[in-house]
This record gives sequence, C-alpha cells and structure tokens, in this order.
Amino acid sequence: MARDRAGKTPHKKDERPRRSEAIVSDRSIFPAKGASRQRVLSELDDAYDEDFWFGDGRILGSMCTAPHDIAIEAHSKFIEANLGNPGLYPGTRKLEDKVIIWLSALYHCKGCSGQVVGGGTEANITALWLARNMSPGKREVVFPRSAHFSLRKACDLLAMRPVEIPMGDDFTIDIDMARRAISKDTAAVVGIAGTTEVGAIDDIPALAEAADGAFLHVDAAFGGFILPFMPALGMGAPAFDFSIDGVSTLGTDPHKMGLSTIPSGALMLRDERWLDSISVDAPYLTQHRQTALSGTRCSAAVAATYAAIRRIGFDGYARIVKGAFDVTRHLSKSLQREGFHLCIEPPLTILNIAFDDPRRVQAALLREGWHLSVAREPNSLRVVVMPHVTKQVADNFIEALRKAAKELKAL
Ligand code: 0PR
Repeated sequence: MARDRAGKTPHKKDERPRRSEAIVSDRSIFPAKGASRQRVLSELDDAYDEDFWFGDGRILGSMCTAPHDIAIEAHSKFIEANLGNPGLYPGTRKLEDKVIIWLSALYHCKGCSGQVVGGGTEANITALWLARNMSPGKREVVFPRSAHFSLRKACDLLAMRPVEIPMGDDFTIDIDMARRAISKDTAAVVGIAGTTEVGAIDDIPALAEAADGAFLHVDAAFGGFILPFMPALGMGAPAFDFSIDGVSTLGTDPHKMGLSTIPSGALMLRDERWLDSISVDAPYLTQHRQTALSGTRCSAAVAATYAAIRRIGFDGYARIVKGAFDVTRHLSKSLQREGFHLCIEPPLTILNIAFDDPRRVQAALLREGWHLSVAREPNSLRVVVMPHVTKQVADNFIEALRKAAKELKAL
C-alpha cells in the first residue's frame, strides 16, 4: 500500500457510521432534566450487555484481561485523585513513588526514575519526546516494522521521521539492517520486548551496541510483566532491560499481564534529569513543573497498580505467567495435533496460526462469538493467551476453530 511522507499507511474507512451522522444541532437532544437513577442504570445495563467481557472466555485477541479484585477496589477508592496536581494528593503520590521504585528493581535499574502513564502509547510518545528534545537537529527514529502503531503516531506528533527496519525469520529486528540505518541523524532507536503481533523479543543487547550511544527506548508494554518472571520458572529469557548499559528508557504496561486497571502504564528512565527536557511551567498548580504528557491524570489506576503489585508479588506474577505459558503450550500442541500450522514457536504467550486467508477464519469464529485478531507479519490468526484464557477456554476454542476451518475448507 502506498505510504505518504510521514511513513503512514492511509487508513481504511471505519465500518461504523460516523458519529456526526447521529448528531443534530438541536439543543433539546441534550438531557434537559436528570433521569431517574434506575433509568440511567438500566441504560448502562443495556450497553454493558452489548459489550464482550473477559469472563465470557471468548476474547482471544486482547492483551488486557480482567483486573485483580484488589486493583478494582483501589481504583474505585482513589477515583477523585489527580496526580496532575500532586500537592493535593500526597498519599497517592507516595503510591506512585513506590510503584516506580518497585519497577526500577524489577527492571534492574539502580537510581532510575519514571512516571506512571496511561499505557504503552503514552510511554512511547513520551520516550520519543525526550529523545527528540535531547538530540537537537536529529529527527530519525529507527525501529522494527513489527513495532506497535503508537510509534508511528509518536513520530507523526513529534515531526520525527520513522525508519522502519524489516525483521528476520524469527520476527525480531534485523540487526545488520538496523546498524546500517543508524546514523548521525538518529534521535532514537527502539527495540520491542514482546511484539504486538507475535510476542517476539528484539535482540536488545545487539541493538544497544548498534545504537552506539544513541537514545535507546525499549517497548516492553507486553513483555514487561512476563519476561522478568520467566527465569524463576526455569525458562530462559533474554536480557531486555536496564541491565543492558545502552538502554535509556523502558515502557511497561501494568494493565496487561500486570492485572491492574486501564489506563496503567509506566515509563522508566535511566536518568531523572532527562525529564527537564520536556518539563513545562505550571505556575498555578501545587507543583510548579509538569513532566507528563497528560495534565489531569487518572490516578486511580496508580493506586490500582500499587495494589496489584503489592497483593500479587513476584511469586504471584510468576504463577500467573506460568499459567499463561502452560495454556500456550497446551494450545500449541493441540493445534498441531489437529493439523494446524504455527508460524513460529511462541516466544511469549501469543500464537500465530497460519492460514491463506486468516480474515475469513476470523469472521467465521466471530459469528460463533469468538474474538481474535489477525496478524500481518506473519499472515496469521493471532491468539493472545492472557489469564482469562484457561485450558477449558483453549479446548473450546480448538473445537470452534476445527469446525470453522472445516466449513471454510481452510485446513
Ligand atoms: N506497545 C506494544 C508492544 C503494544 O502491544 C501495545 C498495545 C502498545 C505499545 C500500546 O499500548 P496501549 O494500547 O496501552 O497504549 N497493544 C495492544 C494491541 O494493539 C493493545 C490492545 C489491548 C488492543 C486490548 C486490543 C485490546 O482488546 O493489540
């Protein structure tokens, strides 16, 4: 597909009618009087019933999952808090400090700093914002084609130039090509620890060497709450974090395998002073400088992340991660036994099932209530195994897939 100057692929028209089509400029449409509580709740119930929930067990295309009970409780309790104005919320601020200290320990970074953000997108935007402001005159961002689209968004917002590098057979960035692409114009290099489509982990040590001192951001939005727990399970896990000297920043998402509530991400930085490059004066607030992209921040999610980590602990996360790997292996074996072909041995808890036309299979499964997504590279049906995907769900899914493939003669 043709690409424009900023490297963006023109997007297809959304299938949904545009919101504006339902909008009329008639003031009487705006609720004139409040409705009864019962009426509102009943309207909410209608909407809720239309949605798909993790508990139903048929969402196999999401990197999120049902948050831990205590995270939900913490989220409700801190619903008013706003760390955009931290002077009013010193208690919440302490929870954020603690979360950052814990994450620094998890990612091997003595003296690191960081801030809780709204998710992987905000972490990526903020990292590139820092890199751009700290490298005057440099505008290029070198990242693998497997990178999440939020990096393209970030480049567009920051007027930076994406330099996309192909992947090798294992779907990780081709290091030689990355090395050749890194130049005096490189403001940032980005490696992915757990790609969105496959769960592949780029060779971050090699990328750090190739970056040769250039700003290196690691997007561990997916892998960040999986990789640290793998060695404790006797599984090898590549180095991906601040244990590698060249890593400048790392993004991680507690609202994925961390079982926190949405929106919960964190951007970790090797040097807190770098935040000065993006800070702005906020003279009328309780803290006179702001270093976050968001002003008012959903700080309930900060409390939720604190609660999830404190309650689950390292051992608990190791158990959760083990559970997801067990189901992934179970699915992998069963699928192959049934004659399906996996494009790659799953590096994490994502499976890619090869089909000539995965969209047809996706549509057939959707008719049966199964929600999966399709990967472009490799062309496949993508299954994301999160804690709500149990062995039973996996078996039910295989049954549904077998039926769909037979009907479509896709096997
Ligand atoms: N980096 C990586 C590697 C990601 O996979 C994602 C999100 C992001 C950054 C951006 O994170 P936020 O969405 O938190 O800003 N990956 C998922 C995806 O695009 C997000 C997702 C989650 C999508 C739940 C659908 C869904 O139901 O697949």
